[in-house]
Amino acid sequence: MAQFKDDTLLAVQRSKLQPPPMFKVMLLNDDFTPMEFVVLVLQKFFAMTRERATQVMLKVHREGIGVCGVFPRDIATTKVQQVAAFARRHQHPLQCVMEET
Ligand code: TYC
Repeated sequence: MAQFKDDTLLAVQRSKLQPPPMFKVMLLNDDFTPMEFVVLVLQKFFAMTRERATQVMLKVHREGIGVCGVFPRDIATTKVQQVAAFARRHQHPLQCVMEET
């Protein structure tokens, strides 16, 4: 309750809204996509510095999968589609997937 000078009482209305669901966008390792191309993808579509992009690429290369970012559904969907289209255009098998956090 909030009490004002004139003794008005107002019940504090707690938000009934849930935060939007969030999605991890992840790259999968493969044996064919060049490392340099993956670094370029991470810079171009995930706004990473070259240093950060190289770290993430190497993590995916060593561990098989790695997170590029966490986004609301629409943005995550767009990133996955952009990476797929870019990889296809350059004839690389790079796979990008999303998963709810
Ligand atoms: N494993 C690839 C290579 O050795 C590099 C690579 C890294 C591919 C990350 C995909 O998501 C990937 N050329």
